[in-house]
Amino acid sequence: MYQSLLGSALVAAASVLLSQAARVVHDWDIGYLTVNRDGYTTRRAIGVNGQLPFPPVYATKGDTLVINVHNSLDLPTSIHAHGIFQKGTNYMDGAGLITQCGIPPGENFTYEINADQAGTFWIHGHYNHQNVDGLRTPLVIYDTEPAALEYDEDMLIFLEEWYSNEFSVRMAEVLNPLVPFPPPPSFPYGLINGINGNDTAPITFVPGRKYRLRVINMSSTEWFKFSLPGHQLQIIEADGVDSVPHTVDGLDLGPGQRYSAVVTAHDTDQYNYQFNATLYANFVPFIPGMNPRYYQGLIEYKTGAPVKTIAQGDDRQMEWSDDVALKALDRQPLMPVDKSFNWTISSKRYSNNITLAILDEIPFQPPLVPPLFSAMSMGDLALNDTIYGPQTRAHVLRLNEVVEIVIHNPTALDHAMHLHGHDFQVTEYGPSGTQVDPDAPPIPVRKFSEWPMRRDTFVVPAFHYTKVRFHADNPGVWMFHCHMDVHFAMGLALTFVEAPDVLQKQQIIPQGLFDMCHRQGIPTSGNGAGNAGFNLTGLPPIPN
Ligand SMILES: [Cu+2]
Repeated sequence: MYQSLLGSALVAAASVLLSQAARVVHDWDIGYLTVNRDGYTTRRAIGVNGQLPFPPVYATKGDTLVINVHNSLDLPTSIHAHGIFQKGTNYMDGAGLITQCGIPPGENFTYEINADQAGTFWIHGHYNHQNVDGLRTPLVIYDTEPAALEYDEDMLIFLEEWYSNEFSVRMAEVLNPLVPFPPPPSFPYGLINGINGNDTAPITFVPGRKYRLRVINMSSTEWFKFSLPGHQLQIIEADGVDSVPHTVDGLDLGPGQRYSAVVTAHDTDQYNYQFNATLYANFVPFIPGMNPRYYQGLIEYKTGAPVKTIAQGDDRQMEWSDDVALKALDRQPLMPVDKSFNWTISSKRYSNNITLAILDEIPFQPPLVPPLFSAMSMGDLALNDTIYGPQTRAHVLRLNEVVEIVIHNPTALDHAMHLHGHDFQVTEYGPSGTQVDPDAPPIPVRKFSEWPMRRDTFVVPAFHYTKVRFHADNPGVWMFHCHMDVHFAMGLALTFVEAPDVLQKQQIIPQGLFDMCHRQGIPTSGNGAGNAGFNLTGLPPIPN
């Protein structure tokens, strides 16, 4: 891609963009299929056009991505382009029961997504956690301008964990009042490029060439480390944001996170090498062979060449990707804060004996009216947090405010937080609460350097706080949630309602989105309960 662009280097970037802008059209029939992805279990999963994995989506900056979805499931569905800002098209964000009602079974809907950003993204189901059961694929948007480092070829490495049963089965156990919380952990297998991590096709390197590896963690719970011993990785992108090139030994990715790293192949094809992908979770018991799970594949310079095994050494001595060590390539300075939120992640056993998770006072639950429809229909009252219903955890923002979020996580669980429609400046990590292990080294405070890196999914490790800032420059209703689907389903989420006054003047929700609500009996106007004013009668009770 990069090379072909060099050929047109004399043409101004703008005209390249205009002349090449295309409509990239895909037809997706989303349905069930029976697959064995990990080599151990045959189970029902969710795929596209009878395939799992189904093909990644590729576009070029400036293109319009058109995905014609047909829903062959027996439940509603929706898809979300993770990391895409959807400026002016909040209604295409696909957040189920937030910006749209799901596409009913048997029906069609066309997503039109402006590929205004370049980088590494993914598209996944955003209704009923269908992503966990397979509805997820990479989205690569090529830039029309050269990257911070030259490279010859693009390569995609997408990582997933895969469970032996469906998400709904595991979630029913989590929410079962008769099962002690937490239920026994599950130990998923790791998939690389859609298949069992040990069966992955070799990565082919040609001596002297430079490769941009786009690595995506599409998991719903677990982390991945990725490295190529004997080769260094120069990070140039995280979550669709270009960074000043930064050399590391390996990439460490929480659920939803992505990196691009440039790797220079050795000058000779005398040896082949191994790459490592380690699936792990710090909050699940360490059991040899189950957590972590180690996967290895071949970096093939020449078929049949001897494999040069390089001992990776102590994991803790290696330099892994780290937000605060990165610098945004556009050198955006730290933004001054207009409004601050301070939230502490916790969980509570409620009177119904169900344990739910809390980001902001009470567990999140969607209201009766998807909040985008409330924001569009409630006039000036849309500026009032309370009209969306208490479980929506709606926070109304004014246009162009800079919002700081401090998330405290005094628990032994890690979390990966994602905000739709934006990226964050990641500004600080530090200690929170008291670590379980009294001998654990103290957690240091770590701050960004000159130009804080931005990304759309950040990690709040166990017993840490993380501080981030974002610019409320995108009128719409945007979910902020843990990207670990069990936590999300337990209520670890909230919504930002950004400049609803501007949104009402700027955007018109397509009729098809109203129709699909009405056919499911979901109201599309009024407050969170579908009523006028502040009358929220009809909303389900808040857990006690
Ligand atoms: Cu979480």
